[in-house]
Parts: sequence; C-alpha cells; structure tokens
Amino acid sequence: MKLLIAVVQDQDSHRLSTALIKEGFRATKLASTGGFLKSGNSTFLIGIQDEQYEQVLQIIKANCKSREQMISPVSPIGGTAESYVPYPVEVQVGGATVFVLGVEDFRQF
Ligand code: 2BA
Repeated sequence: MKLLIAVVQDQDSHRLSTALIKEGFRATKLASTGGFLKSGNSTFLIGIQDEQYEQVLQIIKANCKSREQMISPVSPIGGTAESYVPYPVEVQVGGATVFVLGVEDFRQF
C-alpha cells in the first residue's frame, strides 16, 4: 500500500477530488498554505494499493494545471533588506507536487 501526499493549487482541488471519487478512490483534502507564496493550496492524502499507483498519478496529472503566478514585493520593514526584490516576480507554480510513501500498516476501526 502507498500513501500519496499531493499539494495542488486551490483552483484544481474541486476537480481533482471529483475525479478521484468518480474513479473509486478515497482521499482526504487538507487546507494548506505554500511556504513560498504564502497563499492557500490544497493537500490531498490518498491511500492506494500499489497497483493503483499509475492510475492515480494519471488522474492527478489530468486534473492539475501548472500556472504562472506573480509575487508582489513586500516592503522589508523589520526584515532583511538583502532579500528585498523591489519589482513583481513571476513564478511557475506546478500542477501538483506529489510525495509517495510506503504504508507499513493500515487499519480502520
Ligand atoms: P509555495 O511554497 O507557495 O511555492 C510556490 C511556487 O513558488 C513553487 O511552485 C515554485 O515555483 C516557487 N518557489 C517555491 N520556493 C521557492 C524558492 N525558495 N525560490 C524560488 N522559487 C520558489 P511548486 O514548486 O510547483 O510548488 C507548489 C507548492 O507545492 C508549494 O507552494 C508548496 O506548498 C508545495 N511544495 C513544493 N515543493 C515542496 C517540498 N519540497 N516540500 C513541501 N511542499 C512543497
């Protein structure tokens, strides 16, 4: 068994959870915040059998899009002036960041 931890953009989270349910997968969606952009994203915990791995990856890939996002500069008052960037910077936010963990045991009571 595996546990997939998938960080996806909020714009894709409803579509992804609908697609997972439709294909018979169970998932838990957590509200999360990206450490860099400090904006909301969604983290899915998806418990699957090993042989379902490729199918779930395909579902995530098909439902999560990569997007460009602008970061506005924040005045460094009280912060470090060296890291201050005085103009907006564009970053590419991935469709999904997926961590794959082996599950030692799984119980439901
Ligand atoms: P954020 O941390 O808000 O990062 C959003 C996007 O900003 C990243 O997209 C990346 O393009 C850029 N970025 C992040 N840290 C950066 C840095 N130190 N310097 C320059 N650019 C930086 P993604 O890489 O697609 O990540 C999307 C979200 O996935 C992240 O949101 C974070 O919530 C999660 N994530 C990505 N890598 C992770 C990791 N290694 N561990 C835990 N969460 C991760």
